[in-house]
Amino acid sequence: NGDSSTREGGDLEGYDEEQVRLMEEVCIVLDNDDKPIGSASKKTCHLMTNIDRGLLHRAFSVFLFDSNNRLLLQQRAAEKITFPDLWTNTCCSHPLGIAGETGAELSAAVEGVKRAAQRKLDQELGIKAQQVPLDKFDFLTRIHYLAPSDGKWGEHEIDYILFIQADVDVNPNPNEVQDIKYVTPDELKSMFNDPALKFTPWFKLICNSMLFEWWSHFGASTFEKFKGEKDIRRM
Ligand code: DMA
Ligand code: MN
Repeated sequence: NGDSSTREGGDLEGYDEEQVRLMEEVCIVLDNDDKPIGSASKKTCHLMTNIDRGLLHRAFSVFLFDSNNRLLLQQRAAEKITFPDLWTNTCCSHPLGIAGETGAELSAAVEGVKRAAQRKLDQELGIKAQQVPLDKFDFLTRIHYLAPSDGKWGEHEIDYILFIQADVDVNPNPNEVQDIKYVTPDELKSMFNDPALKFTPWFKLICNSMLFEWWSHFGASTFEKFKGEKDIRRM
């Protein structure tokens, strides 16, 4: 009957049931300046056919460091529909079109992604909210990027970068995360030289641009200048 839900009915066949269910989450659709202009399902937002037509949504990337300034990495589960099995930063996902996670002004949007980050740190890694209170997150900047996954699926996001320093108890959800690892900057650089290890495109973009500089200042007063950037970095 031409209804898009009917037409797209086969897109999720053969994938993990829980990950298929999560494709019904409601993402925040944006214009190029990060202004919310509507909403669409996670599935709709991640189909390359829609991305190729310009569909853009809001996301966040958490970088969690322990008190020794080591970064917590995760390896995505094989069950993930987009970018399975790849190593990446601590936690990534989307603020949803639900109370507390939306926002048009930058300050409200930042509060929204912090709440979404707290929600997903628990769902993916079993890190409880008390160990990652909202006021401990630092918002750095926004990154606008596009990255195909496997031809059918991909990402096109404005990604809010959040740093947090916290010693946490980690209990990974195997449907989301197959491995975790704490690394120093040198250990991460040597992981990049191991051909057996594959990384997500957004993590590589961030590593190849600002990550090591941000990391070297994190915890020092010189980190202040990297916080709350108003410009969107286009990558
Ligand atoms: C999406 O991450 C967000 C970014 C920054 C790529 P994801 O695929 O891990 O989202 P989710 O965990 O919600 O599936
Ligand atoms: Mn996304």
